[in-house]
Amino acid sequence: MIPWKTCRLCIITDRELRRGRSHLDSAVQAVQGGASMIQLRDKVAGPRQLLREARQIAQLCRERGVCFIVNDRLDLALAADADGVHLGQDDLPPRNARALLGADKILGVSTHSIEQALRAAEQGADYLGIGPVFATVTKATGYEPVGCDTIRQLRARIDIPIVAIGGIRLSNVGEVIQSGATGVAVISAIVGADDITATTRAFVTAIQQVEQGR
Ligand code: 3NM
Repeated sequence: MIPWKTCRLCIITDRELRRGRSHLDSAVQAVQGGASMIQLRDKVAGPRQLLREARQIAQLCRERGVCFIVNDRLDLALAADADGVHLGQDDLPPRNARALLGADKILGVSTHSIEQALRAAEQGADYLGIGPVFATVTKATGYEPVGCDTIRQLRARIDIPIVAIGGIRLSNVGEVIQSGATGVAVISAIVGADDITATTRAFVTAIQQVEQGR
């Protein structure tokens, strides 16, 4: 089993920001740069197209020992034999998702407050997304930025991995990890970059520097 509980850097392959690259291209480049988790996120492509792409990314990730998660689509996560699924507050409730997924697949849940996070953990989430930590234009979340203080408070109350998301860049990733996040999930700063591999590497290095200083 891939050591996803210490996942430091999740790259989310986003349709809107891909600059001509396929989901697989972005995933290949992110894995080359040292990403520890890839999440496939596409709210537009049809299920057959997405399943094809999910299967290709699943194979890449298996070969490279990287965790692969599908956003929203539990059906596609299962059909592609991904490592797990990531659900939002309006998707299936964690308990129902768990019943369909089985015990061995990973269930991540997006949360936007301490209350939502505690509830998701109670209902069987394996890891929590918390965000947006900072302002982001990538997704209209409808929530105000939660800031690093929320990460600190959450870290004090739960043991499961916390993956911080929203507006995370090279300039603030250190502060986010210092606050107690297990890892970060990034879209625009990496998949929107000219060189995904080099940018991923720079994030990995920045995160390692904080860990070494702990
Ligand atoms: N979910 P970027 S913020 C997909 O708060 C997503 O749950 C969020 O993109 C949440 O790294 C977000 O470009 C967008 O800011 C993250």
